[in-house]
Amino acid sequence: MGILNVTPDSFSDGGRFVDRERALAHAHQMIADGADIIDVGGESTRPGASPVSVDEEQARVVPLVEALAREGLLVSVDTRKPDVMKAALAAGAGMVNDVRALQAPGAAEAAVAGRAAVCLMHMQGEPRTMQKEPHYADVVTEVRDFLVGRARASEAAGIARERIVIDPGFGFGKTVAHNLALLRGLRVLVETGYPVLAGLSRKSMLGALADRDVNERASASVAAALAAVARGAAIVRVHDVRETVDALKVWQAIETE
Ligand code: 7PJ
Repeated sequence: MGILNVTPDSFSDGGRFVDRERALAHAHQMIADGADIIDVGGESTRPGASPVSVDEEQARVVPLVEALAREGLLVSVDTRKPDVMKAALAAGAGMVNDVRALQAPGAAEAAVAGRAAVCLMHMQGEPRTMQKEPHYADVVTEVRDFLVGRARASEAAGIARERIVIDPGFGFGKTVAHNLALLRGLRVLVETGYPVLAGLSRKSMLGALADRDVNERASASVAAALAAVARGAAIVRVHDVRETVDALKVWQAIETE
């Protein structure tokens, strides 16, 4: 899954892709580099990011979703807002990627009506404050139980089991130690039977571990993506598609006899 940010304040693309043509070109490059899904997001969830109105978010994402879906690409929409989900699904998106795991009123209904696949992500707290003092007794078990609960609720709402992906939400209300525990214990999520998505690309835990600024985290991100796939992740959400795909090709050739 290649990340396409259309947020002027997104922390790692710095608004470079606000221009639609450039955003489309970037998506095409990610597909050429081996991405299977393009994840279009119009609202930054970074700690302290300013909120975006429904109208503004739709204006950012819908034209891109429409253009990419028209080309037959699988497009995911990274949003917490049911109205944005509806508009993106009507424009041809095939997947809803919701950091709130469809907890907003109307979100599950929007996904059901749009016959979407969904990615249900775990987050402790709210983006503005989530990194203040994250706390867990047992992070792996708590995240798993939350995600299984949300998956069951989604199924009860009418989303087919085979359309549900779960995601531990690296960096969303988690310390570096929590993130490492979740990555080490990713098998516990995989064993639920739901495909697992891992989003570690350029995140601050990698900055802490490798001592790199956000735009110098490609190698650290590739290492993290490989570690996630080695533990059973089905999808990795990444900025550096070419580097990640190269590494996965080598790794898979070695692992496959
Ligand atoms: C994630 C996401 C993630 C899913 C973001 C960033 C922050 N969606 N959206 N999983 N992260 N499913 O890319 O650093 O980890 S936004």
